[in-house]
Amino acid sequence: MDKDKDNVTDKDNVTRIGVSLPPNLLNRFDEMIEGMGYANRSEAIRDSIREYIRKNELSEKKGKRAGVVSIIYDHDVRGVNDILVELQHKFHHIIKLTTHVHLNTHTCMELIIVKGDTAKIKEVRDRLASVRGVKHSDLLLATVVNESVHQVVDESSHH
Ligand code: NI
Repeated sequence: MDKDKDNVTDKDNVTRIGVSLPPNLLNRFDEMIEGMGYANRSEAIRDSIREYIRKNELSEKKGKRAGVVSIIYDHDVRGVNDILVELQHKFHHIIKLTTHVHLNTHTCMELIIVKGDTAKIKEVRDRLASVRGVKHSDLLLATVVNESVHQVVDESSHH
């Protein structure tokens, strides 16, 4: 990969980059990190990049995962409950548990615990997210599922 011309590597083994941002986005970021106690932007940006990588690298790899799909939806939208139930039955091999919370008189939240092939998990999330009435969805891939007991024991011994 070609390095950007404005990247400068110094003696501390860090690379400095220049980033163009709209002022609103930067202001919001600064407000947020100040409230979180960051002394400077650089550390907050480093943490943000680490979090971004952590969140996305699991889903780009193949294999089995466990995780949680969350959806928030408006149950007044005609047929939404039936469609969501039907979809979840279709993916019953992947879906282990669904928790339904009535957030207010119109809005429902479901936390759906899933385990299985990463591509299938993403398909479950995408199908649920695209249902009319679903206003928000998220996918947290929390754990790499190892089928081998020995591997699980090996991994835990490192912590
Ligand atoms: Ni409800």
